[in-house]
Amino acid sequence: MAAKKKPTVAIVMGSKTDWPTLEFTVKTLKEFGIESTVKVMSAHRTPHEAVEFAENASKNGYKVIIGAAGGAAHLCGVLAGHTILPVIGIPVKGWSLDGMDSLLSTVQMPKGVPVATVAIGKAGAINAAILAVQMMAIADPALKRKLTAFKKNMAAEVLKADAELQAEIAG
Ligand code: RP5
Repeated sequence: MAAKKKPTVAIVMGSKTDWPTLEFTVKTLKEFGIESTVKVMSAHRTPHEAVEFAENASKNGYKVIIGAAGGAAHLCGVLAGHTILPVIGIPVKGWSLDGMDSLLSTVQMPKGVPVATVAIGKAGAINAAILAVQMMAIADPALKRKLTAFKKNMAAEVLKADAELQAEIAG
């Protein structure tokens, strides 16, 4: 049996309640053959663990960190402050304000400490995975080929949907 590949992406979410969103990130990474580590760590409830994880992430073989949190979403900023790895932030739709609170507290980082913030919720969860793949593909020709095939498939699906719609309209 082939040995399991070492995870290159770390996914850190503020609460287990974020998992229904983050499942899409793990699934999308798997589609590209990328293994990830998934952790629950909070900037507010377990600040020491979050900092320690970020500080050791590069040494532990991760190439990208994907963070996700809702509400006063400080997690991605804290992670980004303690690593030189790229940090992608997913604003999770929280219990109020439709995720606008999460979006603004993830995206509005001060200069010098970027968090590459994606869309709120499911689309962002999927895009975070794709963006991580794109970052890693810079130095990985096999991943580059997978991304090219992914884009081609996506375009083919849209063209097919358009052809179906045209046929429906024409009766
Ligand atoms: C954030 O608070 C978490 O990322 C989660 O989105 C939100 C609510 O957490 P729970 O109260 O459900 O644990 O830190």
